[in-house]
Amino acid sequence: MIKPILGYWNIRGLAEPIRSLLHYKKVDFEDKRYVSGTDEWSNDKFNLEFDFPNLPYYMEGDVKITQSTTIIRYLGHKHGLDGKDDKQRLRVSLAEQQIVDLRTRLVNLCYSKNYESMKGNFIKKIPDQMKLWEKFVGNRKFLAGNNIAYVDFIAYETFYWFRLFHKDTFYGCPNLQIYQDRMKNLPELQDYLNSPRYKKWPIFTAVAKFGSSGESPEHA
Ligand SMILES: N[C@@H](CCC(=O)N[C@@H](CS)C(=O)NCC(=O)O)C(=O)O
Repeated sequence: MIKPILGYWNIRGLAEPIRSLLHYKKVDFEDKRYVSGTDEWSNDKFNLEFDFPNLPYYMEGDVKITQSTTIIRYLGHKHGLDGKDDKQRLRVSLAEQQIVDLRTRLVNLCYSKNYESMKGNFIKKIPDQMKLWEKFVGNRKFLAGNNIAYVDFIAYETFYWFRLFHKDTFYGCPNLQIYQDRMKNLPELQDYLNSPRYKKWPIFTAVAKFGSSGESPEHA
């Protein structure tokens, strides 16, 4: 059995949902973390036989893939975490696209040179976004229904970032709070969350205006 390798920068970023899913499924994998500011990644980038070299990447024997959503979809399918029936699969697919959009908006803000001037307006729009998720989750245990799916790991991480960025993100959203707590307290994740391999921070690379330097805000 070949040990899979997940390659990424030494940040949470786009890889953390994949790391969490792998730990949740107790997969023995190498969590390869490239150090930015060194040649480590540029030396590897075009020598690992990816169709589209990028970070994160995932290698498992002949399977060599990039694109974080492709990786987590692949693992979701492989480990039976992609919805139990057509109805659940539709919710997984919808939630995946929607949460990636939401995450991308926060990433774009945090990497923008206009971060300070755009931040206030961005925060004003958070409640409208969260109300939609509050209703979508409802009283379900997970986004698709009663079964956890790969999209839950992306959603957990995205909400985690939002709450670091803006502590009142879940204001008026009790279902989301319950959902987030359920994810955080998954018994299968506790070994990872309490191990030195788990990093609370940083969430983004050094050039980001938020999420990269200093100490992690404590309110997530
Ligand atoms: N859409 C891609 C985005 C990948 C991406 O932008 N990767 C950034 C870090 S988040 C990177 O530094 N890639 C390495 C490179 O471009 O060489 C994904 O979801 O994986």
